[in-house]
Amino acid sequence: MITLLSAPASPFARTIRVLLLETAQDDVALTDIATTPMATDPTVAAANPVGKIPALLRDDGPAIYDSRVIARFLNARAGAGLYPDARIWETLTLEATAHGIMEAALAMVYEKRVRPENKQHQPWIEAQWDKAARALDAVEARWMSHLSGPVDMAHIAMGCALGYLDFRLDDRNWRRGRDALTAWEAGFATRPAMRATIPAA
Ligand SMILES: N[C@@H](CCC(=O)N[C@@H](CS)C(=O)NCC(=O)O)C(=O)O
Repeated sequence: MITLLSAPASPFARTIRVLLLETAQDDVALTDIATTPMATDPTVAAANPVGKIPALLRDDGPAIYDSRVIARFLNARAGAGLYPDARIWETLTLEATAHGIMEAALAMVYEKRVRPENKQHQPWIEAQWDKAARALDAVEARWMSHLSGPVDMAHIAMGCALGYLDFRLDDRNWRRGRDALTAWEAGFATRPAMRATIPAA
């Protein structure tokens, strides 16, 4: 028995939910769980000492955590080829870029939602957006040929990162000035696995 600790709004958990659908691993159970840096869910903490989702609970071994490790595990389990040897460093680097966008976006969201209002620091929020914006510019400038190739884990991570920007930071208008990425996202978002996992509060 394998169970994924997940949440409908989490972009990191979404990468795993998309992977599960894309690779038809329908024997993995999903448990939705709410956790924040200031209110760590005990089940999450028991699975992952740093208290973050997603985490993967297994009957036959210790929990696996950090979405990129879970993705490698489930990819190997299914023999899915989402980390192709022929372009492994490109796939991993683009995947890391997508995760960087998600991390910066989540930091912005937490600053507004988790910290008391009088402790929020707008320049810090803007500095996080600068990270995401630079990463988006790099993808637009350098990574579109990879994204137009066969789907691998970097595609899934990038689709989830952009979906999270639409979900939580719509006002930043990430599409402005990034026509190629805009067009790619519009196509990728139509995949059944993406449609089935649109973030929800
Ligand atoms: N590097 C981690 C990041 C996971 C992460 O930040 N998840 C968020 C939800 S989207 C979380 O669990 N936050 C709770 C916390 O930071 O305490 C991964 O890829 O799994």
